[in-house]
Amino acid sequence: MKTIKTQVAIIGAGPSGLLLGQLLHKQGIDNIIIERVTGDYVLGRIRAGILEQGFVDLVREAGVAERMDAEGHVHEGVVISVNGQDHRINLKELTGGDVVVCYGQVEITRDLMEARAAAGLETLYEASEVQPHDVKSDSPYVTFSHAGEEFRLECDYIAGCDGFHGVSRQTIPAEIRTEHERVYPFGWLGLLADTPPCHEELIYAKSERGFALASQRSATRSRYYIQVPLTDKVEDWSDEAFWDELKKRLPPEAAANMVTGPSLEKSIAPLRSFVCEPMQYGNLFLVGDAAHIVPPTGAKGLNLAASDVATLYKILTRVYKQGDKDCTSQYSEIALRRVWHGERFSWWMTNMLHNFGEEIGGNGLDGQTFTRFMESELDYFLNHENGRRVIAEQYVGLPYEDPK
Ligand code: RFL
Ligand code: PHB
Repeated sequence: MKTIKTQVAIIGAGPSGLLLGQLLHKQGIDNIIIERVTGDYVLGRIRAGILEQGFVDLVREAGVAERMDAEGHVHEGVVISVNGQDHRINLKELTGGDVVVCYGQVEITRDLMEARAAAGLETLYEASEVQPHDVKSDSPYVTFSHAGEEFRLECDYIAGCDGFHGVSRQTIPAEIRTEHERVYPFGWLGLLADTPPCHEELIYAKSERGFALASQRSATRSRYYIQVPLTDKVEDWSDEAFWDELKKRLPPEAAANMVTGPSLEKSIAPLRSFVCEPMQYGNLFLVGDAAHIVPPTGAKGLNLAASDVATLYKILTRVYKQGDKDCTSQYSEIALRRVWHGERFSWWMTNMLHNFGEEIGGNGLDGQTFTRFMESELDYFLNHENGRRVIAEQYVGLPYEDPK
């Protein structure tokens, strides 16, 4: 067994792990990342597209914003369409200046990977049997196999940035963990194509046929989603069938503007709300999807990962710069406060915009009554300025909280 040492061991080289690693490095804090798959595999995951201001600021603080600032598109508004009728939420006006930036998760991940490589920081890709140990002690370590060799990575702290299926969360004993979960009775079928977007801003569309989202990656690349039953398989959907269904769900003008083309990627994502409490155990901290999942309707997943990173990075900076070890105890409480706001918003948007049929998830209502409540909720929030402001403030992202 080969023993190596660092200050912070990071498990997972997704956006959470890479951003945390970069920010810690900027503060002179050593870190090593251990990743299960290859870098190319990580870059093959087509996911988020919308970044909150807080995320953008954090990427700038990490010194990796050059391409995002040049190529990302600022969106000052977003459209919510209900049965073909458009309601524009003017984010900038309603929030007093805040906007979101449209820049893909793949791009931000690539920028972070390149910056890490350029700084000569260590990332061990294709590691297997990754396992944290002694996380309650002052000398935790992680064991794993890499390139045919067994490793023991000794460290002060472990950041579990290993996504929903990672090992970090399972390291917290079951009797200490509380897991909250809602699995929705449908998924999103997504399609990526090299065609110009059908509208300059995102359109979240509720229709009798189900939800649809018109998103984008650039002036020449579109990303679209439609709600599908969980029983559907990607193979059931030809590109042509996807485009036909999408046009029926989007507002008529957007459908008329739609340029179709062959899919570059097509996949189905199930929708889930999930929170693990607490988000820390001894010297192990859970970050991002390792601790929480949201349905993509609010565009919050990656953004919540970023606020966890911001909190942990500030806490660890204080530990190493000021010797204030006690401040680590604040992590879970600060992170969870913001996580629950994002969870609530994503759950609410999902409830209002999807077609639930008869399945409403056990809050004691029949399907039709639930549908009526949600229609009325949308009607109220979209047709009153205060209602639109409530949506706008959460869509651009609530403020980050600093440790005390
Ligand atoms: P990731 O991206 O899952 O990365 C975790 C990494 O850990 C590795 N790993 C391990 N490494 C070592 N040992 C192990 N035992 C390991 N087990 C796993 C994995 O290989 C992986 O590389 O989690 P992270 O970094 O926390 O990032 C979270 C985001 O990826 C996620 O929240 C977003 O993609 C969610 N999301 C969206 N978020 C937004 O903020 N805005 C959006 O518009 C948005 N749209 C989306 C989304 C997610 C989607 N899907 C497919 C779930 C749209 C979709 C369709
Ligand atoms: C995306 O572009 O992939 C995207 C945008 C907004 C969402 C979800 C996904 O709410």
